Amino acid sequence: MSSPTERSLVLIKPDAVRRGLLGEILSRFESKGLVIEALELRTMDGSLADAHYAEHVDKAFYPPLKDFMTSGPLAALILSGDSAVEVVRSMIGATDGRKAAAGTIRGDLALSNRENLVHASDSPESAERELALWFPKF
Ligand code: FUP
Repeated sequence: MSSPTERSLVLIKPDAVRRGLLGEILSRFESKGLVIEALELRTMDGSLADAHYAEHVDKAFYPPLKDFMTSGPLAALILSGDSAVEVVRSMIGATDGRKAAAGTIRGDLALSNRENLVHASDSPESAERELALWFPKF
């Protein structure tokens, strides 16, 4: 039985753009059958970082995370498809690239707990909140 089409907010982070991995990461999502509904290269400013990471702003790791996320252009995407939120999360792997399983984007391409290439909404509720922040017109 298939689930209804969902949308996820995905960020291909500044480390991926700097490392020339944008094409490879987009290709994995396209090959899976997910649909790119929107795609924009933009640089996150401090206030968007604070809103996007509202649950993390008081944590010790947040200041360097904010510096990293605002350090250069990233690709913001809306990906859609059957169970897109869960499917994209399983494709990106665990947060820490050193521990993420081989075969996942972070597991294959990242070696850091901070510079881990991709953000993706972790629930349909988070997706709604994040899509409103990044793509208010959609
Ligand atoms: P994830 O949902 O996998 O992106 O992970 P979290 O929401 O837990 O964390 C958000 C981002 O904070 C991570 F992508 C990287 C960063 N982070 C750190 O820099 N240090 C940590 O110890 C944990 C997370």
